[in-house]
Amino acid sequence: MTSPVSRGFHRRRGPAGAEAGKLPPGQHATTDFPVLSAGPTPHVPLTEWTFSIRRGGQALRSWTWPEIQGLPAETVTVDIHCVTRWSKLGTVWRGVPVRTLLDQVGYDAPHVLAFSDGGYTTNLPIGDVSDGRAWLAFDYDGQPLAPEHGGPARLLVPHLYFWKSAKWVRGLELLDRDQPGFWENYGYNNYGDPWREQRYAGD
Ligand SMILES: Nc1nc2c(c(=O)[nH]1)N[C@H]1C(S)=C(S)[C@@H](COP(=O)(O)O)O[C@H]1N2
Ligand SMILES: [Mo]
Repeated sequence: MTSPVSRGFHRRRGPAGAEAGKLPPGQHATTDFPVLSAGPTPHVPLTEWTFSIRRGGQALRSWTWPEIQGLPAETVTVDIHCVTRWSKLGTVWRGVPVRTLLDQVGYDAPHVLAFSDGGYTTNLPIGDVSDGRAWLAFDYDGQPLAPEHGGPARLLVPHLYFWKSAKWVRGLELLDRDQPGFWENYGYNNYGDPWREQRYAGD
């Protein structure tokens, strides 16, 4: 009997099974959790830690650690994609939606620059952090986020390459004009959509 499905249909183009359709182009799945840090891991005591939304360098609003912990948090299961070509599928995080924080400030800026202890920065359009697809994450896999992975808290923006998920994040600067962050200044793509393979400037 002739198969109703042509042979060509069975050719493997990239990953099969559970990974099918979940890996953006040029990515492979990993089960470990690589650490990628451009500098040393900062250690700030939680009693001194704050998260701020700033404009023109001035804090419009700051939250202490207990204040952040008192906000409604979400547990999310997401796939993360590093520009160095590893993806980790089904990672579980807990955090406060960035939208919740922005809503407490009121905002009208088109861009943000996330800033971190250690000086790391990364830029994002406001829509990508205000629409429920970005979190201030403080738990990973049911445990407090490890320092090397950005603890006590990091940005989690899984729909963009993982360099946009700033570790040790301490706030967002609201910007009228877009401003490249750390890796964007070194030639990484300004937006970084893994599904459009926007790895480097010009992609
Ligand atoms: N503050 C800070 N955040 C950062 C980085 C960094 O060097 N410093 N590296 C980015 C990059 S390139 C990636 S892939 C991820 C790595 O996160 P991980 O070390 O938890 O895997 O963090 C991103 N956030
Ligand atoms: Mo990365």
